[in-house]
Amino acid sequence: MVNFSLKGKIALVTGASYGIGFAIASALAEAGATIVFNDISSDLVQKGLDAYKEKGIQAHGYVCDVTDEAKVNELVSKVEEEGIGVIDILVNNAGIIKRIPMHEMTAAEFRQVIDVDLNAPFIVAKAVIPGMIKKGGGKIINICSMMSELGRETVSAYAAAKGGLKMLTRNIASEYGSYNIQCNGIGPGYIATPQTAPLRAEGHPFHSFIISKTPAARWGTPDDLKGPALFLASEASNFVNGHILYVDGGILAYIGKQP
Ligand code: NAP
Ligand code: GCO
Repeated sequence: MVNFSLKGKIALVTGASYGIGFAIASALAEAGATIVFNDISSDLVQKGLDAYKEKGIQAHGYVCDVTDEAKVNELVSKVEEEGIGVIDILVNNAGIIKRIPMHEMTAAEFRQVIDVDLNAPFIVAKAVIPGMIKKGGGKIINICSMMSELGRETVSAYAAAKGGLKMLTRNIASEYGSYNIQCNGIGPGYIATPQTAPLRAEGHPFHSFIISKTPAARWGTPDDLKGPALFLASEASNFVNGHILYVDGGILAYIGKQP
């Protein structure tokens, strides 16, 4: 039987107090993993701990800005020193977006998006890989995007970061596959979370646009990502490496509904 169990595994999911990260962490916990998560503020971490507890999940939460390499290294060491163990599964989920026309975006704003969405996945992966090598293997899942493949107005920094994250995923797969580390990406389509709330506001034209571009004719939900994440976090995907699994209701396959 294919093994989807994560019993005995330790999973770090970044930025997982709510949204996609919370859904993915919940799925990994339901399969038996011990969940470690971080967020940028103690309020958010507490909010996440309470939400996990409500689902019967005893998660471990830490305040940590994923762009801060020293803090990330401290987090990874703390998880081991506190007896939780060495991280087996990393989900690089934390991310931001700034929707600004490129000619109006400052270099600082561009850099901030690159820092969180591309530099930070490098920093966190670099922090956990040595432990994975010692343990004889591991799983890294980078949360990419439709914008790893497509562009659109106002998301230049985000698309550049997520395109880079696709290639970082492939490079980690290439460089560490021989250590039994599989690194893959998940490319969510348009998912109903706080990040896309502005696009789903009453009367916003983007809502009907996305429905017309999605064969499934609906926005995705964080729960749609649970199964794909469990697959990539489990032994079921031990020969899948460097793959970006798009969970988009068919957007990338579809020219769009005739108006
Ligand atoms: P979200 O609702 O904005 O949640 C993102 C989480 O990351 C929040 O908890 C956020 O904390 C945290 N975070 C942001 N910057 C951080 C930092 N520097 N250090 C630590 N945590 C940080 O986003 P989401 O919709 O769940 O998306 C999660 C991931 O999926 C992101 O990488 C996003 O790019 C990607 N994605 C989303 C969609 C979609 O349609 N929603 C589609 C494709 C890909 P704060 O609350 O403090 O910001
Ligand atoms: C946007 C959206 C998208 C989604 C997602 C799509 O403004 O176009 O926020 O970028 O977040 O990345 O896969």
